[in-house]
Amino acid sequence: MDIRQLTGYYTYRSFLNNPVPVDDFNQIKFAEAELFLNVHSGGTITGTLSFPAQPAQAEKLFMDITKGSVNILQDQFNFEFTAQGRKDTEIFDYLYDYYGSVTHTWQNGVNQRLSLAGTVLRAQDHGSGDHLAKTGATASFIAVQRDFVEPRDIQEISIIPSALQMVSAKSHRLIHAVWHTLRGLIDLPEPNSDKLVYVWYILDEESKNKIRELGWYLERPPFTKPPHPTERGSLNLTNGAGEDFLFMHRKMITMIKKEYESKGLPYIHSWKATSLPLPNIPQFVYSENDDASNPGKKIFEFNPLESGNMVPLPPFDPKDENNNVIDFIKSSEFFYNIMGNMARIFSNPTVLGTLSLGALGNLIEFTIHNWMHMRWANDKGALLPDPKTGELKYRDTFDFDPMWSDPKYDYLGEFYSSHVNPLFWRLHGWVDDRIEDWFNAHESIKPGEIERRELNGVSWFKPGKWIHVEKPFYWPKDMNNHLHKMHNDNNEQKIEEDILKVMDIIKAARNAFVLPTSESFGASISVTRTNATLIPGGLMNFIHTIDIEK
Ligand SMILES: [Cu+2]
Repeated sequence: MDIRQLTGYYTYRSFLNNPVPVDDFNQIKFAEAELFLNVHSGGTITGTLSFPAQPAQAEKLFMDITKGSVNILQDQFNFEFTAQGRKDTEIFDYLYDYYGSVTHTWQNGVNQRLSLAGTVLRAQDHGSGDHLAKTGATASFIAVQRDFVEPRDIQEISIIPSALQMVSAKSHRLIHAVWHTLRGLIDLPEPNSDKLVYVWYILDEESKNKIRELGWYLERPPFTKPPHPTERGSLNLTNGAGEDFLFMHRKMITMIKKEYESKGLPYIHSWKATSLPLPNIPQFVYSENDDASNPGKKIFEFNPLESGNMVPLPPFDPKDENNNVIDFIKSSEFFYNIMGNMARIFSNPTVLGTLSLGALGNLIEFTIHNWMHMRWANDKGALLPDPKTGELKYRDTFDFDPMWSDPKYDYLGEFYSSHVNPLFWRLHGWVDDRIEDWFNAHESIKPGEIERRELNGVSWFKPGKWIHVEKPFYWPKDMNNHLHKMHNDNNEQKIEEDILKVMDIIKAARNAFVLPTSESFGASISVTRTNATLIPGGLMNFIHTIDIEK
């Protein structure tokens, strides 16, 4: 076990140490609360204990955890911490010490849940008069870890039903998947499943022509062709591939936004310009407000706009190299040293004023955008029960079974599902906002140099010095009309059939691909995968690394 697995929400219950049997457990109830722990890699614990214990309550009372730490002694995880009532609230004088350990995991246990057991000490008096609680009192506690709450399960954050129906439909999933798949990498079949190759560069001319007929030809690959199939190409900052990326996603945002507007509802907020959600934030954020009925006192109210951004835990499998990458991307170290800085660079007018729109899009897509997907992806969310066997499984790249159209399949880490997750729209809102930063940066250097235009229902820019593409590619033109009548079955079926044909071409090319013999010898610089089944979606799309062409 990794100590960081202790991070999360728990239902905490404490009991009076009364040796007399009782008919009703309420007679020995000391307290029930929601425990939130953040366990850092060094073993420090931060977090809160809050009342009432029910999640997502409109208002809560908080105790803050201080002096918390975990230590491991002969495989036994012991922890201690102090919790203190928040100042200017009803429980400001609460002060308790906790000491406990992680309970035993049975080898043959079924549906076991991580739980903590220990003892608590009241470290100072609180209350007064009849409500005086004397220092020194002790009780025993058990805290049972809860499941990670997916953003879609927080009512205020979830995508509205009509928009969810639209984006979780098979046709929409296929559009998003094929669009990205053609631009990215794919794993080879056994025994080379640890090797990744660019989809576009394993297709022969005939296949590409068929794809052109189906309307999905990739005019501008984001990467140059690598010298050897399993090596990485360089990011192409001049061909306008990044304009396609930005345009396609702005098109998607425009569509879903319209759905919200038609219902008179406010659209999903983007993540803030320069500060992405910080590490160690809870899934449920409470904001401090003045207590109207109690001058000088504070209350803490649920703030849905700031909630839902907790980073889900990594899979903790040190054997899989890609999981190590994911582990790193999810860490605070990564955020503070790399990702946060990158977010500021892409919001900086001095930088943006030097870039073409295509360069900006391509740089964002294969750095911070991919990292955002992987950082906030919940590995467990990639698993869905097979309707036939009930067994949990990952989606294979070419598995388009109806089970994967379940709106619950909203795993942020792959193209068939990511856009069904509410966070997708927050993170792509962030990406999209950079386009406006870019425009403003150029506007302040040379006003009027970049001209706006309306293009296929999207607010866009005229080709010129900084924009190279006349018609950015999003999806085949004739699909546009179909999409507006998404629920017309014939149209939807045609979209699906065409995309499935493209997918079949890709699958055939991948299965027929033969590695040049030189590949079987010596070193390869490709990203390797030691266990293909551990990464859902097969394509591993969101963790490319980049090199820029000279
Ligand atoms: Cu996308």
